[in-house]
Amino acid sequence: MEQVSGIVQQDLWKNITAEQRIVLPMKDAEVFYMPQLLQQHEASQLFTTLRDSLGWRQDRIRIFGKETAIPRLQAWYGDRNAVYTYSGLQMVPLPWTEALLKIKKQCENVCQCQFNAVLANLYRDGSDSMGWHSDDEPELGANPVIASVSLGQSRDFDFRHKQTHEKYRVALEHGSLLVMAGDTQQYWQHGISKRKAALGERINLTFRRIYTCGNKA
Ligand SMILES: O=C(O)CCC(=O)C(=O)O
Repeated sequence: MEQVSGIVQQDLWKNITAEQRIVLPMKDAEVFYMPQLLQQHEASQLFTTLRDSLGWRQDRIRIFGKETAIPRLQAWYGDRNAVYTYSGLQMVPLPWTEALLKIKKQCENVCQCQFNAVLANLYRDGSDSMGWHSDDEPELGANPVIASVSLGQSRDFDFRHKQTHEKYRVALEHGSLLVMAGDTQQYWQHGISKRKAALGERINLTFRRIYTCGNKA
């Protein structure tokens, strides 16, 4: 099962037991899944707090020269200088909230690294989605560690290998943590596709480290 290997993986795995996490059997990647980062009641409380308090907005991005509204709501929080740009959209961080700082710390304990920003996404129903992409913007540096917390409706998270087109799917459950590290962003894209079924709301938080001129290693 544990086909993935590497130095980063050793550090990532250090703080959690084999029973707490599942290493996804993907080549050219370091991905693990913890179904229960949070107890169900903690996850439900956090979902409500975030849905009711974050500065959700439906941004417009430019794809192939055409401006379009993203099919979900989003919010960007972080340290003051953690500015992030994707698809022509510059995200200036809102200041951390208490709830976000608490869950950030839990992710940092598991991953044994520091994050300085988080992208929050709110999927209102099955017609909200996230297109195929890699988290490979220059601000994220080489081989970024991305900690992804899911709350609310379980949704399928798909990986697609950039060269072989091999696919891998994992259902991201309420209170779970998915960690992507090592070469994952270099070799794989990921996304959440639309569903026709009536689905409930889902919040996803992806904690990241943004490197600016002052803090690039
Ligand atoms: O909602 C998700 O699980 C995916 C989020 C994602 O791909 C991203 O923030 O880059």
